[in-house]
Amino acid sequence: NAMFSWQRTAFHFQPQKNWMNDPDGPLYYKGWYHLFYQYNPDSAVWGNITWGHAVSSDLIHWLYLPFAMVPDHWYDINGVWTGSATILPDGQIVMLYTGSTNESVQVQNLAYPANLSDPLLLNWVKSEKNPVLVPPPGIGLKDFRDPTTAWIGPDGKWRITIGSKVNKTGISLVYTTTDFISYELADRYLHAVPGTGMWECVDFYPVAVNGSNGLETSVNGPGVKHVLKASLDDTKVDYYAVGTYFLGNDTWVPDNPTEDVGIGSRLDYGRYYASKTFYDQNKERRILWGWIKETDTEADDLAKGWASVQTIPRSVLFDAKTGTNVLQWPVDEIESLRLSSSEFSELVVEPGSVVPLDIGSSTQLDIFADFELESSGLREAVGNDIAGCGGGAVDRSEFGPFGLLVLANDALSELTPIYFRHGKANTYFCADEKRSSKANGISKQVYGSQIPVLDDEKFSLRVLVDHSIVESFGQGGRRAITTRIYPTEAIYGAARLFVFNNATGATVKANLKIWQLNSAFIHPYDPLHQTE
Ligand code: DQQ
Repeated sequence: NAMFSWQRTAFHFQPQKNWMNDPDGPLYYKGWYHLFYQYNPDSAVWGNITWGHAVSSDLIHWLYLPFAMVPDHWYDINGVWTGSATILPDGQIVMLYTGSTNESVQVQNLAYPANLSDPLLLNWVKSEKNPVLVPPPGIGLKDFRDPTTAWIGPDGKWRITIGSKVNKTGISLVYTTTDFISYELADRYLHAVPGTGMWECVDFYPVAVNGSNGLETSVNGPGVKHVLKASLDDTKVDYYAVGTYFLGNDTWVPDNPTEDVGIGSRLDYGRYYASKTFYDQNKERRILWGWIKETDTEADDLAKGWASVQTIPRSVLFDAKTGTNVLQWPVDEIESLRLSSSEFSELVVEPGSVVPLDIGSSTQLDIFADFELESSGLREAVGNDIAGCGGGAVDRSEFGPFGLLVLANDALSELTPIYFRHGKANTYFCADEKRSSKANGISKQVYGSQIPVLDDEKFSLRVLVDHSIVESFGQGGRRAITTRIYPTEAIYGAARLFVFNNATGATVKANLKIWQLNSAFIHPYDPLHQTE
């Protein structure tokens, strides 16, 4: 549908048509990164959930492959739902996924590649032993889904964890297994948080306290912390916390109980859900995928014939400087898309002003910017404190907001501010969708959160702009905000980029480096003549 063609992204992963949701079973195998995803082959709304499949050699340029798994057995006939891959030490690949049965009961199933010598892993076999797990006593038949990647303990047993709830308490069940066919339920939950409701798409992985590499999922010991992430079904938000995993009883304890899973930090403060990591043994890093859902109407999605996008894969590390959060950063391979660049140094932006950046086309960008307030003394704000992101970028205070206007038209009547607000006690990192589109029926929000800005640091951000998706990273990735927007005028050659300073009491000095990004030209893997 040409009417909506500018909303297609150029370098984010999205299927050629129809509906997509959660990323599934990501892994690296024999030179290829594999992404599976929840997919409806028949329509641009959720249903008939099948595993779509794509491969890439660099996490950026993807090739569509035939479906990996379709709903074709009683134990998954209502949907081949979300799951995770485990690569065993002998090279076997185990895929565990949730099936919605003929009676809509949630069970866990096992699948494996038909041919391990095929780097594309085209064909998948579902185990004759399926389902390998059914909801245990006390767990709702529809509250048992999304098994994690397995990790192995010193006792030689594999563990997985599966999200659920008991009343309004979100929980994560632990199972041990040696063969991935028979399982034993652990006595204790990995973790539970009252009031958080159903936990979907639990993710659980180690991070190094110091160091720049990701860790394989089974790594534990001194210098290792564990991240627990849950996708909260009630609010559709991905929350995580950093803590300690106790191998002795398979429990996890957050470093800071007041910042527990579901009540503390979000992985992304924007439009983002059902994320999943995997360990990339090729480059010794942990990579995070997340699903960006539409914020237009279902009718619009049906009219345009597709729905949803995946984020650019992000590497995840523990932030040793703050000790409280992870750092998310677009994978380095995104740099392969870079074309020409522009630089602006010590740009002075007076209070209440907007400065255009003459960079030509502004729909596909990789932007690095840092900002300083007029005098360092102003870092200790003296005025009234600010309340979060306020009502958006129009909401002025003494030391903010200041930042970028992306996907803006010349008239500044359509634009998306990505900005900081600095106050007495805190700095906030925000994105404001309120003026992002003149189209009707779109949900537009002001997103953001408090962000740690250390004494020796400038305010810094990185923004990836891709037509209708803006992924923003504050302070080296301490906070991430993804916006899903639908510009109607700030499209193609009419899209512009500006720096703005809406503070009442401070001049801002900005440094920027901006790259134009090429398209990733995602297409079917040709030798297959895939007709999908
Ligand atoms: N999506 C899947 C479920 C999961 C949910 C179904 C999260 O397995 O809980 O499409 O978005």
